[in-house]
Amino acid sequence: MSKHFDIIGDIHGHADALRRLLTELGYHRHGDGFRHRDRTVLFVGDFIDRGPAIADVLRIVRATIDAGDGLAVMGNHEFNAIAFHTCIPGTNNRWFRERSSKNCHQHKSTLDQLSANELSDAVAWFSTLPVAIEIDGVRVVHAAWQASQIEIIRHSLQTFGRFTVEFLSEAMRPSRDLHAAIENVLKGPELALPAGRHIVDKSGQKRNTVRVKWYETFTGQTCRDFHLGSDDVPDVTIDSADVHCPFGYPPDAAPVFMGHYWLTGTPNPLASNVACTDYSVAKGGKLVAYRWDGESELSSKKFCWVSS
Ligand SMILES: [Mn+2]
Repeated sequence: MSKHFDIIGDIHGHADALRRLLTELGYHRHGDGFRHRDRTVLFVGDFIDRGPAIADVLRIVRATIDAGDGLAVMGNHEFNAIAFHTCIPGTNNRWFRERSSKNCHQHKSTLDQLSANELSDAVAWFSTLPVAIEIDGVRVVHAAWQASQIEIIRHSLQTFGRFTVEFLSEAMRPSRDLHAAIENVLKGPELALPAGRHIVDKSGQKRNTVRVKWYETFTGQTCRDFHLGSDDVPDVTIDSADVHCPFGYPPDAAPVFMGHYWLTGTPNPLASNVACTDYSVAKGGKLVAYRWDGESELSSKKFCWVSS
């Protein structure tokens, strides 16, 4: 494969934006997928839920990958779908992801748009996706590159034979290291707000934890400074007793790309070797790519996008 990669952010069923972005990047149709003469596309996951053309997105992404023109990591929405559609052994009607009204609502557009066969085929494909990719000096992960956490997941995938019921039994128990590892890598580490403080997230839920800039150290930052995303976070001191995870990404480590954070505004690298390509296409924002050509210092000039 080439050393020229286009890293594309969370798509969430927006096939039209995906086709426009790939065309803008110089890719052309190749079967159901897209191909570029000398570039490879890297997808950060979160293909499903929310948008209007989920089956089309899966068809394009899978054909592009099958033809050797792309690679993808798993997003939290794909992991959730695996758990949502896997029955807990020994139970009649209980699933590894509880079918609560909140979880059904989050997954609704996928359930509405895909037939039963398409769904089971999609879930089987999700189970083949890696949680992290390192290739030719670049790293891709859905939410946070935390080497020790990625290693825990890789080890469990080997032990349990990928995303099997045995894997899910461990991963869905909050006391297990594997549970924390999945949370950290696919959803990103979160910081507890001081007692009595909360935010209201994009779906109107009250939360007492916030997503953070895991690639920075928290020393000297307030909760608002350290937050990554578009939530309105109180400007209060971080209590180090609330920090349960090592933070920071070495400035000399390989560049890492992620999605997940629903950023807004003009795309910019988050650090010299960290960039997010999720700019909220599913909320009227942009579908964003970063065009990477081997550079160790990322540049704002290398983002490319289409509006939703
Ligand atoms: Mn996500």
